Amino acid sequence: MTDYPEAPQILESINKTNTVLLALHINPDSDSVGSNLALALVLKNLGKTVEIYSADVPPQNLDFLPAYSQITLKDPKEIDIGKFKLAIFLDSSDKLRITRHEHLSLPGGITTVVIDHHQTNTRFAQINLVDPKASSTGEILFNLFSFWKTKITPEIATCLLTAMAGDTGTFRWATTESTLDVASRLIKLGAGLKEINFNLYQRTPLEQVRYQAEVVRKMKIKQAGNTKFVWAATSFEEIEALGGSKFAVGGSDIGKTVEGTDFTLVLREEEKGIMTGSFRSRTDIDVAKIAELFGGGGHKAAAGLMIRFNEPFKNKVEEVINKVGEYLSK
Ligand SMILES: [Mn+2]
Repeated sequence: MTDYPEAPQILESINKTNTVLLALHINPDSDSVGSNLALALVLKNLGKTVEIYSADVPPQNLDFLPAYSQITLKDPKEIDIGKFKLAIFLDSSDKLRITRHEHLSLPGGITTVVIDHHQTNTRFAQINLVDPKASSTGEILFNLFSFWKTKITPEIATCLLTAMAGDTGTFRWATTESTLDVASRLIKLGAGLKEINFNLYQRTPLEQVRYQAEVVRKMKIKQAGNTKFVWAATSFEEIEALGGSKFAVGGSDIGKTVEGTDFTLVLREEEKGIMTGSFRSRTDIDVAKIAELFGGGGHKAAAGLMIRFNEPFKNKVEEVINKVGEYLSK
């Protein structure tokens, strides 16, 4: 189990306050939702009031998690952050990951804490606990709660194991001995792995499966230097025709199964003028470094980007793919 030097300081800042602000990151995933709900339950057990905000609708298939309904769908940019004394941001590598707006300022009077496992974390808070060796923010929280000696109820255990399962594809990647050790402890504490797996992998809306099928249909392989990558791009109009951007999820995990390739990049025009991309690495290539070319980031094996643009989507896609190709050819 990992001890973190920031652990006492974070507990101290919690003890000094009554109300805590939590915020999911945009396009929240299982780690974001699971970690935030686990922390919210722990804070409630410590007698605190918690408010959880999300700029985007959290995935519906996570509605089995306790306290899921307590997430308020509102962009943190649109609330009075100044009324809080403490804000804790989980799983967000930079400040702009928690808002759909272009800017977000955090008032000076508030204590801010970041707990995250992204290598590319910008350490934008006053207290930053960043552990890139951890599989997920959920894994870090387990260590933190253990250090704090707070009770981990079966509900909290389920939230944490969901967070870990989400970021590791249920222990297929980013999984270390510590990851499995923590997972085993969580199961002993009452987390339901079977229920988690069912909800994570067998509740995909048909529209989302159809979106992924379209991504697969469009996949191309590009060779650059000694590297080969799979890519696909869907425009706003194509996404609308398939049911809308809330179903435009996934595809990159399928791309990374393609024999003879190094990584996958799936691009989508989420809104007019906003392109997001998700990278998944199949070999040892560090996709976070490629995402950084576009102001994105993430992990060696999984990373993302978001680009605002004015030109036609098709042209922007070409530019992005060419830039990736040039980078790899160097
Ligand atoms: Mn994560």
